Amino acid sequence: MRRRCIVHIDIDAFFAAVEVLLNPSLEGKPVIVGGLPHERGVTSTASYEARKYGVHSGMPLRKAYQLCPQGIFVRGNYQIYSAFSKRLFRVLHQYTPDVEEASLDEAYLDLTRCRPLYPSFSRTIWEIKNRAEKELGIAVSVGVGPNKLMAKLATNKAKPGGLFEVKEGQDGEFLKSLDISSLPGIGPKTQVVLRMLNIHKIGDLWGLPRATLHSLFGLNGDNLYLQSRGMDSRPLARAAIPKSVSRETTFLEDIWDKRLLLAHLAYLCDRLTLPLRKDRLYAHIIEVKVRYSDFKTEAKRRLLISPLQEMGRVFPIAKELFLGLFAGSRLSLRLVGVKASDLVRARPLSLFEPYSERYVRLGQAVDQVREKYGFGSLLTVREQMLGSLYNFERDRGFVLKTASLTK
Ligand code: TTP
Ligand code: MG
Repeated sequence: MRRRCIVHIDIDAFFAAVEVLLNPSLEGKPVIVGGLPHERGVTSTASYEARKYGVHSGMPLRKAYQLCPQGIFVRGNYQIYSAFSKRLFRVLHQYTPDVEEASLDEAYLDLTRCRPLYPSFSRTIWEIKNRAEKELGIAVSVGVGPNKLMAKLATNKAKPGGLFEVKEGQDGEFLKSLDISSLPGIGPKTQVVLRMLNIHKIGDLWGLPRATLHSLFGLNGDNLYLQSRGMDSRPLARAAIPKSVSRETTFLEDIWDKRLLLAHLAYLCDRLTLPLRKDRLYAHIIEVKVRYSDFKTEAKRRLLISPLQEMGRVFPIAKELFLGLFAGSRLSLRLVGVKASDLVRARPLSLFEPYSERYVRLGQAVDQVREKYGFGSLLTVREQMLGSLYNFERDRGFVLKTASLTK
């Protein structure tokens, strides 16, 4: 069987690193995140400088203070960390749809299938690391191996700030000298038993037959047997991708005015693409549906080679489909709808059309403003026509020229 290629990436001292980035005067200092020294509760994390004093995640704040009284204690801000987390995942999803967002600062990528796409594989791994660091302004560590277990162990070896690949044929050599506590299947109790048997390194475990491990630890023992040999067949756990996303409006009164119908369509496209961008989904199929005043319903769809999620690209397609249906109709419409389907998690870099990065950033900025101030805070000129119908709060809204959104 072909050796899988799993990449694991993990931000170094995540919460603490964000705090340093936001307040550069903390650079090089022992930063402890989670609360103030006198408060109850435990530390979330500590900078590598603070770790030298023995401070680590999940330690009571008072204890951390005893170990490192000169530490700089900060409460932390989850919302900000979460924004950084999203930025990391956005970069990773550009390399493959096979991404498992394992925790806020950690992900697995399965590059087995797309490896042939990249002429120099190791350069690509470095590029992923560099791009993530550039995007975040924080160091990340990267591990590469034939499965999730090995990739994560490789990351631990690479920390802080490095990249380590376990190459084919080197699995045993790599595992042999690691401490048994680095295996996820070994908790504190198991460790005590194994150390009593004078087993300290993963290589020491190889001497125990599977049956012995099973009789000592049950099913967990079987797991240990496999893990100690670097075997792990777990697939990547990926968030489910919806089949389709759609938005439609049934009008209070049938409409015949083409301009007004296109304004509705623009609004629906805008509403449709917002969750796509939020969930980092790209659509291969755009479909428009109309229902005439006599209830006859028709739809037209377009299959796209390069999937998309941007309002400014979806609307012109939807408009063309719509006009193909509606042009020449003598009947007015009672409903118009738009649907995105055949959704994928990423638009592979190699298939990128020449497309303005500035434009993508404009879209992101619009989404952010709307998230904060409400959808109606930014409207295209077209959507403005609908102001009274959709009850937008237009008074405090800015108006975006359609041209800037649809170019
Ligand atoms: P980790 O990746 O485990 O730790 P880290 O990023 O701080 O340090 P490193 O990876 O370099 O060893 O966890 C990521 C973040 O999750 C961490 O910054 C804070 C948070 N966290 C907690 O809040 N409580 C915990 O017990 C742990 C382990 C992490
Ligand atoms: Mg981390």
